[in-house]
Amino acid sequence: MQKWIMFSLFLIACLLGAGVLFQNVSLRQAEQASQAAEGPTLKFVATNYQFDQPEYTVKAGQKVKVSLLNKEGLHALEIVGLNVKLDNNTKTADVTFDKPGTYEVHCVLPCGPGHPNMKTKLVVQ
Ligand SMILES: [Cu+2]
Repeated sequence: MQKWIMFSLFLIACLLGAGVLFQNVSLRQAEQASQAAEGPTLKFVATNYQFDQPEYTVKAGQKVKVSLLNKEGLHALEIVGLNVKLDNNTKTADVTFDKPGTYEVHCVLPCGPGHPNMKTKLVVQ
């Protein structure tokens, strides 16, 4: 008799586990689908005192969702010459980059000793 109870509990646990697993998978799929629908993104991840890539690339003429993530410290960025500024209050902006070229991106918030060197590049192709 007790074996049956144990077996039933085991079965229920398995079903619950499988349910959670499938729910996660479908959530992830929905997330990916919505990301694909949103179009191209340009994500700057900032730490003390650098951005996560030495160079970023976008295509000209496309609407791009630009975002700043402060992973460490507090930083703000400016894409020089394009009037794009992001900080902790305005973390994202939809930007259409019209003119191909290489633009300097730098931190515009005095964030510490490494601040003057906190620069990266954006290449619009
Ligand atoms: Cu800074």
